[in-house]
Amino acid sequence: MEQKNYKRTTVTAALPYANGGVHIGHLAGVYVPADIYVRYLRLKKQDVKFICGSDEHGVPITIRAKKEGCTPQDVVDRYHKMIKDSFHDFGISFDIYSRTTSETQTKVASDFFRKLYDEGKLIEKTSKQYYDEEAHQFLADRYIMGECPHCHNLKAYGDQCEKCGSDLSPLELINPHSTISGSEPVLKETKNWYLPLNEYQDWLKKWILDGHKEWRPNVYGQCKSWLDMNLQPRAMTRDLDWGIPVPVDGADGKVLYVWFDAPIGYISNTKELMPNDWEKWWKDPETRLVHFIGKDNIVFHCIVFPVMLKAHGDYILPDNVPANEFLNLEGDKISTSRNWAVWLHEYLVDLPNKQDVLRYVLTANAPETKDNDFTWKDFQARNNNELVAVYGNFVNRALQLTKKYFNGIVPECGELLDIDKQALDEFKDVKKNVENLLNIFKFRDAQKEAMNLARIGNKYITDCEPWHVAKTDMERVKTILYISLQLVANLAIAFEPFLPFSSDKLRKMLNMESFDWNQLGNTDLLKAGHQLAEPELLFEKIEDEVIEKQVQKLLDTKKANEEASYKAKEIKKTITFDDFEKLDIRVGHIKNCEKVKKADKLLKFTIDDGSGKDRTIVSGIAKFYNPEELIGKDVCFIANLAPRTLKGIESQGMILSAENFDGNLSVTTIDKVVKPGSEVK
Ligand code: B3M
Ligand code: ZN
Repeated sequence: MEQKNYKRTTVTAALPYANGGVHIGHLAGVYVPADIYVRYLRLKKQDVKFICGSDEHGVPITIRAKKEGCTPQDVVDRYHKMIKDSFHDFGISFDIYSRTTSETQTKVASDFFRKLYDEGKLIEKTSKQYYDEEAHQFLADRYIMGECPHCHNLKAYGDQCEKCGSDLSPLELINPHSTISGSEPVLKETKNWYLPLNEYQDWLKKWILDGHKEWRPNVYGQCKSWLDMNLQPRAMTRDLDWGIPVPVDGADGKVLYVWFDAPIGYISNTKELMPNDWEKWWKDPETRLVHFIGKDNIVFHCIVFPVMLKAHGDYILPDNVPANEFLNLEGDKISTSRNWAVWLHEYLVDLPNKQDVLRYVLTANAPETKDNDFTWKDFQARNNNELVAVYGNFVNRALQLTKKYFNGIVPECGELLDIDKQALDEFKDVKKNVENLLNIFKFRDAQKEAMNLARIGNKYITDCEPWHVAKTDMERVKTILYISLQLVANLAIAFEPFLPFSSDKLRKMLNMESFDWNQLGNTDLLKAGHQLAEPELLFEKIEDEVIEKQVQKLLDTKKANEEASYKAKEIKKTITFDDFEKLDIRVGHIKNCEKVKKADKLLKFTIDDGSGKDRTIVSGIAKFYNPEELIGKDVCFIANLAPRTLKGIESQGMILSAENFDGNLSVTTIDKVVKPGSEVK
């Protein structure tokens, strides 16, 4: 497909909700690829703006505030700062990171709504919504709980049952109640304004299905399945007290729907960045608009927002929406509520100065075409075997040898041998190859391509063995190092969009002013006689204990979750007192305890049961106790259980133990001194 020549590119990254931190799933799906793309365009000296900010309205924020006993404003102030700082420290190079509670946003979003309203592009509809008569407010879906009509979970929400995963509407819930007051909500009529998506269905089909066949298959496919159904009008206002007030008479207590508000945040943040110049970034047909998002946001960016823009009439439409699939963590879905995530703000503290390692690993595993998995083992392996052993090693050898033999001055290049020409040849197309992949948003392959070049460089210097050649032929060493240094400089540029911290460090070591993507492929980037700076290690090995700490952190989370979600098993069928009396439970004193040979689960007990004769009991608790720990304890056992033979030993009864939710067993001991043989009742 022919690529139109644009004058400038507006790149947006999904606005994170300011009700929590940013985790590796967000980074891999949205912010790292967006940042790579923007850095690449900047290096090419293209006109680009990178726009983002916090999404600070919406129900999840009010819920968080209720939970924490503070105001929604407190919540967004806190998380906005945290998110903004962590993005900055991670090298995500936004031109602006603002917020949807800004004054500019209130004005831009209100004007946008007002224009659609005045031009009759919205429809007014009355519907019945649940209302809390005690709290005097309409209830957002998330504020209503009740029984799921499908799986009968009593704690289903008005929009979803988290137990069986069904999407619900509040009207489907059995016995609904308000989570604000606990009272039973009543249905009450309310008026809202809707965007008639149905009226744009044919236009959308043409625009996307015919006009954007180049979009990623996952994005195109999701749009197609939406457009194969009949689109319905969608409410753009909500009965809620947190958000931008609906700028229309008679709309008290109503705010703009958060998905109307948030994408306009892209526009208002651009305006905040360039108060006098913003319009061309959104209205000039020679501007290209690209949205980076996760797959759960596709419908809003490919259908709802474009319809808003089209209805408004002044705006350009997105040219591409490179949405990613999801990243899992150690085989499990990332979940904020279960704290199953690697949080950026924690990563930056736990692994200081390792931004590029995470960037590298997230791109290497980018969920571009399917869901993908992050594991700490893979993180360590990619760092140690790729960044350190290939790229870092090559750079280090080239720079150290230049320092050793030539005081860090780039030597003259002599006559080229075949091996030199071959290495230079492989770098000749680096620009084209990496560029072709970046242009179509294949970041993973693009980074792989750059890493392959580092492999070539590393192999070149290994094959040439300048440390041996130095003993006999210094002229030849000059050529080898001259070429190696050119390859290093090329790598520094090619990796800049992916590993900006390392490229910057390398740029300083190479004593280069700046990088220019258009120089890529040049094999005389560093002239003979150029003085290099002091070399340092580009990457460092990550030791096992660093990784083990992170894995342990996750295991702790898992354990805490299991504990929190544990519910006692259901009580068995009722029995009579007579049934109970059939059981003869006694106290026994453990005289001896030993392992049973060839049975790793079993322990053999010698019990004083008060009868004057020893009793033998075999019990399957060897995994949970060392035999010595149990000797001398008084425990409860069933004395009249029919004997059973285990591993050739007759077991006369059963020691009672309690089973914890995680399967751990604990024997039931007695907390006062009681004679062996005493009855337990
Ligand atoms: N805050 C949803 C999300 O984080 C939303 C994105 C808005 S982009 C305009 O999934
Ligand atoms: Zn359910």
